[in-house]
Amino acid sequence: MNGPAATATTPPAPAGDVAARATAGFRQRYGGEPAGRWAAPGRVNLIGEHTDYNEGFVLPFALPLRTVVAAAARDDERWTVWSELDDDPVEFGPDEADAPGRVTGWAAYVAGVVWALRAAGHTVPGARLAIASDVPVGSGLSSSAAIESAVLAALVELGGLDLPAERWPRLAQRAENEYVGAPTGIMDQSAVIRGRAGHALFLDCRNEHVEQIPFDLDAAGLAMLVIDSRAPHRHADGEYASRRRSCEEAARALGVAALRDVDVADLDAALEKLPDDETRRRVRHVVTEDQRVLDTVALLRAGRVRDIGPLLTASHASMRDDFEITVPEVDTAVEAALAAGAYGVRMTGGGFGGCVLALVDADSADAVAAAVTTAYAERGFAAPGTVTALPAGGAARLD
Ligand code: GAF
Repeated sequence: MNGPAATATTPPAPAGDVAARATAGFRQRYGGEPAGRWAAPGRVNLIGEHTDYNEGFVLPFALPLRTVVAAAARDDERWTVWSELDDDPVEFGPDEADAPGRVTGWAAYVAGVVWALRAAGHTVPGARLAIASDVPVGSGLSSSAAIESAVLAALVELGGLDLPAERWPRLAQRAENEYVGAPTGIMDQSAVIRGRAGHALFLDCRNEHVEQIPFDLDAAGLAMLVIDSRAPHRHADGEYASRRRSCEEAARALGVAALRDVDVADLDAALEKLPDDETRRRVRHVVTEDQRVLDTVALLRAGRVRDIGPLLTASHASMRDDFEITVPEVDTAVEAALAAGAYGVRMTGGGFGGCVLALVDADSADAVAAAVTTAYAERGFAAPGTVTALPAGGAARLD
């Protein structure tokens, strides 16, 4: 995703490279060989934004970019973690792991997983871990969920823990919510753990029911262009939390468990019961977005991939006008890609920057990327990153 983007098709580094970096890091820091290597991908969300914590629907897919953890158990109850992001390893024991917030920075995602496992009653093996990643940090591709999930996969297997993968997303989400302190929903960890190559993951966030929806871009002659807006994440955490609070207050005002319970057919009546315009806009986004996910799934089930374009673009308009989570760089990328012939374009992820997805004809991906780059240059924005991506598989042991 890095570097100036005259063309769209800079391929991600082969997974072998990142795995080799994790192994090399392990050997150099700890000596000896890791017992194994576990990988988890980044993700994008095809559609369904800010619906997960409203117990609604999402449709993300895992990316071919991966975080790899090379790890081995140790005899004592301590965890040493080295990451490419930092020269020095971080070491912590049960006291720090059991006190949310004690370990900070990137290592908090690792300590959070140890905390969540221990809080769920598991005996977590002490371990040495070395982490390398191709998932860019701060681009909204869920680098945090990728670390959590790769570490979780490693610790579950090293400790022989009785914990089926269906239960991993909730655990990794607890690590992020309660140890790291970010009030996110269940989407990212689900995509990263349960994603399947060639499919988008249709997830009902109320009951975690999953359906793998075939999403064969190649067969349709299409490509998904992922555009890194390079917008700095301004106040993203506070804004995310405030959107979540508004939604929860609105659900209380409407007397429903969550906004998912407001049917799109009853939206106008629901909006009349709300106290102010801003709350009405927030609710309208969530309720219509849930419906757009269902409509997208219906089109994909019918094999009509190209026809999802207008739903993607409508989702973006709703995020821009009603949920108010877009920024000028993101809106510029969306407008430029649409003007260059994309079928549908939307920001993906929590908002205030991050990436934009453009559904394009495979043979026009470079032209659309170039049009976005030109529009950025005209407005004086830092050049966007662009890459095409196909849905990849979720967290797994590599060898
Ligand atoms: C972030 C969060 F982590 C997700 O849970 C989700 O709410 C998303 O923003 C918005 O759809 O990625």
